[in-house]
Amino acid sequence: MTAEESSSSIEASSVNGFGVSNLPNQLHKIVTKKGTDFSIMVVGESGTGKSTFINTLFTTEMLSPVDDSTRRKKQLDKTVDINIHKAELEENLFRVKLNIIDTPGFGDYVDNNDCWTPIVDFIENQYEQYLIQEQQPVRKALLDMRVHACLYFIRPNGYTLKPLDIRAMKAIGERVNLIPVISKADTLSPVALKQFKKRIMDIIQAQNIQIYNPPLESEDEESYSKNRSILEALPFAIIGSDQDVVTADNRVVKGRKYPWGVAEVENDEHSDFRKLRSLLIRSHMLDLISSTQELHYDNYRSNQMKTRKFGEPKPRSADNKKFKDEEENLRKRFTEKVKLEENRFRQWEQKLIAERDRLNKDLETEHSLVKQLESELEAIQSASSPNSKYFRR
Ligand SMILES: Nc1nc2c(ncn2[C@@H]2O[C@H](COP(=O)(O)OP(=O)(O)O)[C@@H](O)[C@H]2O)c(=O)[nH]1
Ligand SMILES: [Mg+2]
Repeated sequence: MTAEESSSSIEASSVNGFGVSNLPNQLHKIVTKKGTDFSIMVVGESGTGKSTFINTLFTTEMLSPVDDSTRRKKQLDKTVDINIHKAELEENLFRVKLNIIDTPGFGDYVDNNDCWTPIVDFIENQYEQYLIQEQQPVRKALLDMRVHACLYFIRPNGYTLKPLDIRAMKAIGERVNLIPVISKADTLSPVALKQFKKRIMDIIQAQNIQIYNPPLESEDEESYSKNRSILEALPFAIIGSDQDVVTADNRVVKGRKYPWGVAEVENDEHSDFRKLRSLLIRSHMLDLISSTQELHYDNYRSNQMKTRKFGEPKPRSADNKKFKDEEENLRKRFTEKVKLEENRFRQWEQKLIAERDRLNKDLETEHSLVKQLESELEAIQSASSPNSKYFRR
């Protein structure tokens, strides 16, 4: 993995309330004492606006990146690998190390079967790394890159989910908190967007796709209704832009300017960006962390422990049935190819032999001709020689 990393920091005042006090006591202590890692992954076909979303997240009120120019330039490239962007959030004594993971050119190929495998592998590898560390007799601070939320970017075609989306979301949702996102909300009319959202939620239900379910319960009325509005906004329809534009009423905002007006990133009438950001880094960050630990990581660990003993390494992928089948197929294809080449070679060899025989025959004919000429020459020479009795004077 090539990790392209950038870091930035944030003033305590700009991130209000992670809701640390809502945590169960033990986790509360751990989190406040050591701070915590928090990783968000973005997945979706190329061109759906993942990189723009990351830029938007970093340039809206949340953070002011240190090395802005290089990071943005890099991000404009088509994603070809797994790139990690780092930032640090802080609230009083509570520190969050934020990792945002951009993913490979997903869905770019003619054959997109299993193109989510590298993503699923990445997610599982992070669980595996954590598991190995947990099993060490002496545990220092654990390195934790487990993915707490995976944002799946849906193309705003206004129609439906592609089979690729359904299969990828299924595979990802089984392993991690999956949050569906419709990108480029400004390209759909409000009515079309509403219908599109409903259709997507219907498909998610019908196909049994597991998505993150933000809990509603809360101590006060205000947070309850906030949580409710977040839940109802799913799948989040967002607008991404790190450009400042001026609205008709002269406000400078992050947004996209059109002849008919400005689509504002942080306007709840235009986009669910604020809701999504708030869910990720404020209201539900800790729920995402604890559900990752208690649901997804626990699932992974218990599944692994069914087939492995404590401390035993994960079986190599070559022992896996799917890989075995693939290997077998490859071997067959290789053997066929070799046979084909051997055949071609034999034919070519035969042709060469025939050609050699033909040339040899020609050579023989030439030889006998030369011999004949030589003997004729000899005869002529001996006839004309002064020693010849016919010419003796
Ligand atoms: N209209 C519109 N275009 C967007 C939005 N977000 C990104 N784009 C554009 O979509 C294109 C692809 O975006 P990019 O972030 O590179 O997509 P990625 O391949 O998923 O990383 C770029 O031209 C962006 O400017 C959005 O919210 N609305
Ligand atoms: Mg990109």
